[in-house]
Amino acid sequence: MAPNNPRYNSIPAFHEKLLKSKRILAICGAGLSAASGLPTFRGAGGLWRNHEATSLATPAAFEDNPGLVWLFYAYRRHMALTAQPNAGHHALAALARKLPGGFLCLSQNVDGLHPRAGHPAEQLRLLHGSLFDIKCNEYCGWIQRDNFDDPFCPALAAASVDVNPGETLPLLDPGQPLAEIPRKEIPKCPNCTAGLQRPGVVWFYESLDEEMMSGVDRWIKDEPVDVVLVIGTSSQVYPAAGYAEKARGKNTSVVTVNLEPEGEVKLARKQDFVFAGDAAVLLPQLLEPIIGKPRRDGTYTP
Ligand code: BV8
Repeated sequence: MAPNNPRYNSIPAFHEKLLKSKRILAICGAGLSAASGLPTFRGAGGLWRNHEATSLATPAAFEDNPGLVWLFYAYRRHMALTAQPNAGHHALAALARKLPGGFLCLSQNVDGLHPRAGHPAEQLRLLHGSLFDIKCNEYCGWIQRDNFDDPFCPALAAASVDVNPGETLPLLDPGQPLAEIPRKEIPKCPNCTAGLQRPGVVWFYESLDEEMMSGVDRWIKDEPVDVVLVIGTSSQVYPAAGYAEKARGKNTSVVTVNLEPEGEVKLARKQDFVFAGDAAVLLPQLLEPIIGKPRRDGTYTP
């Protein structure tokens, strides 16, 4: 079936739209950080020691075995700390600096790479929290921001081990039994002393930050959104997956940037675009008319 927009993957056509645009919204997923070496949730990255990553990302899993869940997050903290923001993160940060009142970036990623790329905090919404925030599991309200301790605590040292390329980290080998981590070896909440400290991420069946969500809704409703960039996400998890259509107005172009766009071409409306490829390669090209060319290290002049 011919796409509704015959120029749905034409970068010059997208640049025409971009240069007429005043308000841009981005919705990012794990695919944006793939070029930084971090696994996505689909495919191989979806399994951690034979556990579905999504099954470990629940309050029930933490209640049942906080040590195992902490090892999962400690491993992801270590991976994220050893990763670097890529040209895609830098391009989005540069767009934010160029469009102070006209660009808002919503991210499902908890890896901390947007802030490390210098993305202005006031134009970034980390919908699902951060691996580097720590909070109380009893919801007493205590939260510690930007904790980059690696390992987070002695009991989690196994997750902060680096192996030579080609070698498998014992922690990742489901054949290797895991030493049980007793609850008492997980730091307690310093505020209520009842709860355990847990990763500051939003788990499935937990609500996102109400104030943040109403702020995003206000930004979307304030004025028409000209372009919505949907970057490296399978758009399966709500409410994040609902924002693109929420922001769509009659002249809005929804622009998919994905290594393997599934069905987006068929679903694309006449003003939409679909670009298949690596976000870290495509974003600098797509945003060049506004942000210019990157420096050799992939960053942009502030
Ligand atoms: C909630 C933090 C109220 C933790 C995460 C409506 C309908 C159906 C279900 C629901 C609904 N509303 C709520 C639900 C339930 C649930 C949900 O959405 N379930 C889904 C699975 C159906 N939502 C919730 O629970 C939310 N809370 O609604 O609270 C409530 C309360 C009680 C009961 C009901 C409701 C909370 C959701 C947040 C969960 N936390 N992360 C952690 O990270 O461990 S979600 C986590 O998974 C990520 O943050 C992300 O959101 C998601 C993974 O998705 P993606 O990032 O898109 O990654 P994925 O691997 O799937 O895709 C990668 C894509 O990139 C692919 O398309 C691939 O082709 C592409 N790609 C790969 N490489 C590249 C690339 N693209 C470009 N370049 C490349 N190089």
